[in-house]
Amino acid sequence: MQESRSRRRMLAALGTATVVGFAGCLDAGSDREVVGMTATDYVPETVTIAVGETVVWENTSSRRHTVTATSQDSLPEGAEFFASGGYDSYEEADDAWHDDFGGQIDTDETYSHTFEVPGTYPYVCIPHVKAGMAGTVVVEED
Ligand SMILES: [Cu+2]
Repeated sequence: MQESRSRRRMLAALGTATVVGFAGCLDAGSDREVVGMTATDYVPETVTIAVGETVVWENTSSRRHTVTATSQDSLPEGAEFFASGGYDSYEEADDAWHDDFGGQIDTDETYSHTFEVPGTYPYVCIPHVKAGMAGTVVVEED
């Protein structure tokens, strides 16, 4: 993870210094990390970002998924709960999924969240939690 982060930093530096005209095309210099999805996995399972950066989850599979923080208690103190569909708790997100697929991220759709508090953020996919579909965002102090 460290390696990809330094590479991204290097690209970011290049983006602002010399190839600013291409920044929009290359997505270099943006403070984003993209996580893809297979049938029952997030790819990569763990991403490491700096405070204030955004993770974009993109459903690169043909199945419907969610991105749902496992519980408020599992998040760093003072961190905002996050869930596709905008729910305020795991229970609310779980109910919404079982009611009417609330919070679903369909094929090619994305969900993003910006992380403002350092720490470790575990999350799962509600329909595939039993299949072990889980991931972690690590947010480092800048
Ligand atoms: Cu899933």
